[in-house]
Amino acid sequence: MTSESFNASVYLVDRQVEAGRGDHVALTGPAGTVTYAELAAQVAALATGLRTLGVRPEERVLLVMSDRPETVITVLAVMRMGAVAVPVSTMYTDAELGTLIRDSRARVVVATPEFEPTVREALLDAPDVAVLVLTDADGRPPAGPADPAGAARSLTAEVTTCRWADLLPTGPQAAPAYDTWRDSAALWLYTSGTTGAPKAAMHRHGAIRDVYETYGRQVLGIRPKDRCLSVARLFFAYGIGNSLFFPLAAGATAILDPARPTPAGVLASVAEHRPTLFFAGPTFFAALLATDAPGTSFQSVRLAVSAGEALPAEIYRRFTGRFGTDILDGLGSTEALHIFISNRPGRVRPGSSGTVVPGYEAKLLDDFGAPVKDGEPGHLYVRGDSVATGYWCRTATTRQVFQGEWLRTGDTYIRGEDGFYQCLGRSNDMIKAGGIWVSPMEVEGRLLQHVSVGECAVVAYIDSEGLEKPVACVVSAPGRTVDAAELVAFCRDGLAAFKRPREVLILDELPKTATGKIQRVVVRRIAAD
Ligand code: 3SK
Repeated sequence: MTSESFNASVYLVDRQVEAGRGDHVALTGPAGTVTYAELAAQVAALATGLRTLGVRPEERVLLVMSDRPETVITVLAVMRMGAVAVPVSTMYTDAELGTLIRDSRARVVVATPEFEPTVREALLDAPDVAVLVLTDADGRPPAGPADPAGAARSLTAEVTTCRWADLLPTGPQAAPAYDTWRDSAALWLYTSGTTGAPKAAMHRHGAIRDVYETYGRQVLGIRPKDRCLSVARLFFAYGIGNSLFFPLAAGATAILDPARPTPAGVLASVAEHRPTLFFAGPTFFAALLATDAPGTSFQSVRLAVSAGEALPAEIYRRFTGRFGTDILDGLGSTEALHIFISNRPGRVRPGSSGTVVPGYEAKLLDDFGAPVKDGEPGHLYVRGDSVATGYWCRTATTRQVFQGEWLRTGDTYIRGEDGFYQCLGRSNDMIKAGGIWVSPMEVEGRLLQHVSVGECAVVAYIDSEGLEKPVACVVSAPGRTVDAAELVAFCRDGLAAFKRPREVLILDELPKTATGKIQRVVVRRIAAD
């Protein structure tokens, strides 16, 4: 028995056209505007073009693409023809990218022109790839020999390259969608977690509808008149939900910008495109607070969302106080595909990740697997239909992380009696000072209450006796100077003495991952030096 016939691409696009929304704008932004009818036609055409190119259902197609309509069309076309879309970070070096391409065993790679040099280098070490598809640079064909007929040309002996636009057949050739099932593989997302080489979390077609039906519909209440703007890019789980799954499932509009997001660029985009939903992470909210943007800047936004890391209460208060826009902090993961614990519109608790999203269940267990009482810290596990089926070719890690129906998130949380969850940090970031657990989040929350602190990260430092001590790495707020001794005293005032940082290191910036998360492994190294 197979599962229900279901194709996420048909669900996201064709369903909107059938519902009479063909003329409604699906995608907009500096790289172009596309209606639902145009999107449906281009997705069907590209799906046919990919079949003609030799891509077969179940095969992976790897994307190295900036946020633009062609990227959304490619993801949807790959899913429509039953293949598996693998959008990967555009920040990888050629060596890192080569490793991922080899791991995925993709035969076709699609790229936007700004990444062509990196991709070409990566392909030298990725022997399974047969075809590189390139989108045009600002409407111009890719550099290289003219190819008026659109025929693929040879890149090396084994790899041919062709224009994305040449894969779109004109006329009525578009084939019907492949008969995928709800459980067919649709999307792989590479994640590094806190350590280790990236591994691909494998997601089903049905999971895309699941995240919309749970978080998208029941928490965000997204509707056709919404306009979504996400700082997180399409190649992240957070970004692909914000800019593709949720807006399209609701018949709303996604605002896509290929440029790397900066506070100035995003503020200009908000002013021009007037989003109603705005998605970012704590680091970006802090960066927006460091600008001189007027308090009216986010007037069009009915809800802002923060995820990626827990949002410190202080950043929440500063942002809502200055811009008057509420932020829903939530917890999601690549393995769960999107957010499964969240605050709710009109029911926000600053400093908390909120309550479990309908459709999910959560539990907190101690080191021995026994449930902890409310108010006590425990390792967070979650279950819900959107959870990935596992990691591609990583059996041992899959068995550790995907435990039956439960997903081990790797986070330590406390649940209050009222069902609100509070993040204490990643389970392996917790600090044991003088035999007592210290949450880096709690100390960071206190430090951020000081006017001179812009950003901070608290990590364990192992002293000469082999004991863990909290150390704070601090970046000053714009125009302020940090006094280390004053900050230690400030923490001693507001926290139990054992939690105070024993040392404060003042840095120009904190090391961050491509997603803007603080790289605690690197901060620990800085603190140890
Ligand atoms: O990166 C995260 O933590 C995240 C947040 C929300 C949705 C999805 C993800 C991966």
